[in-house]
Amino acid sequence: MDKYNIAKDISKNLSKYRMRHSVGVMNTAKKLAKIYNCCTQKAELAGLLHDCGKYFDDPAMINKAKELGLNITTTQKYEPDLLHGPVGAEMSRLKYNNLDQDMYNAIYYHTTGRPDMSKLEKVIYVADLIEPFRKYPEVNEFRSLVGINLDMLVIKIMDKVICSLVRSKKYIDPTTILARNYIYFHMKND
Ligand code: DGI
Ligand code: FE
Ligand code: FE
Repeated sequence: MDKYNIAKDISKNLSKYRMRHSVGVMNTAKKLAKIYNCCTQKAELAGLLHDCGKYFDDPAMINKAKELGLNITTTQKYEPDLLHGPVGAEMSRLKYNNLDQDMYNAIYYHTTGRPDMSKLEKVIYVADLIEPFRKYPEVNEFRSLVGINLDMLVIKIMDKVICSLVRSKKYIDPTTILARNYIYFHMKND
């Protein structure tokens, strides 16, 4: 399926706001893919699809994850919105035949990241947080940093996400910490 048909398909479930964000991530992911040398087509599609599972309320999200046979972690049970990536990845895999493992992972892990992320996963992670409709104090600074080392950019954004979670007294998914530590460790040792 091409991006126009996928957009039409996912817009049946997603709000206008979520669709606008998804198209923003698609376009930003394409730009980042060009800059950081990764497949623009995969980046566009994974960007468009990354939030396609974000329309269930908490109990429905848990049920959907169970129905799809996904592994549910303790953190995800406590914070079911963290399942929208895994649920979206699985729904996309079942629906669209042009989804490879790297795109699947980029959708699956887009909220927390994970240790040893691929370039595409990093591109989607960054695009999600800097697309043109995102609004938070540091967003313009992050946009202006595009072009610097991709790991550096990811870690700056992850640090902001972690600080925001701490400030709002939220539970932090251990995967977010592991992702951050992995990049931190490998940057220092490169
Ligand atoms: O789906 P989006 O809103 O576009 O962005 P996202 O997939 O990054 O999800 C953002 C939400 O996920 C935001 O409300 C913060 C939350 N989140 C990200 N990491 C963690 C987290 N929430 C908890 N409790 N713990 C995390 O580690
Ligand atoms: Fe998301
Ligand atoms: Fe998103």
